[in-house]
Amino acid sequence: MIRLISRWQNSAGERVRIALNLKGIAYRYVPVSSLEPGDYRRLNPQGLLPALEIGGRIVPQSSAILAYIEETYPDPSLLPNDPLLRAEARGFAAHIAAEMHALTVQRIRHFLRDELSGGEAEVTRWVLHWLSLGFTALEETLTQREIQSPFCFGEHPGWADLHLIPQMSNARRLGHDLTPYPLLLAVEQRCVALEAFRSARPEAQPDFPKTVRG
Ligand SMILES: N[C@@H](CCC(=O)N[C@@H](CS)C(=O)NCC(=O)O)C(=O)O
Repeated sequence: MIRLISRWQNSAGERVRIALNLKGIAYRYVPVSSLEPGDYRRLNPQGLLPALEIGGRIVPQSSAILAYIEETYPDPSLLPNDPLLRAEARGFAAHIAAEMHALTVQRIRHFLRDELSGGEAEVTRWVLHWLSLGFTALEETLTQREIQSPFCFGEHPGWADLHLIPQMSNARRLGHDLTPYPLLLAVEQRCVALEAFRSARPEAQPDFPKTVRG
């Protein structure tokens, strides 16, 4: 069985959990905290979460994992049939992964704070700047769609949606107001009603800390 090494609060891992759930692929969730210290970096020299382990081999990076899943389990597809729409869905997702998440993730915030001596206000300004630019572009993209649909790029949730939902949770946690993005909020409302998204949430993971659980 394939193993997903992740952590409850690992939004790139949440993308993969949603994809596996949407496709109905059985997998074993391995919290990184269950590994011996140092073992994860030996398995995945990049050291970032998540990684997919298949037959003892490791695939790092959620984008590569998602592509592998889509290629090896094509049904149901996470991408639209039309090649142009498919490219648009990938472009939407790449904006989240590369232009929003990558610039605001914890290790970047900590580097700004600890290595560049950014104060709390500067770090918050950095984060909110990139999130605001990103979400504004995503909302505009949905506004401009030729055909409006319940999910980002169609009648079913897919590639774009599974990137969007964890990023919206991140944004809330980081203090970004999402009310200016009604179309994104509407997509989120539809997604979170689905079991594939619910069971991928941080609080549904076995390593979700009891103290946070309350
Ligand atoms: N581009 C990577 C991003 C991975 C990433 O930044 N993961 C963060 C958490 S979302 C991480 O591993 N942080 C260190 C940790 O959680 O220990 C991907 O898409 O997989």
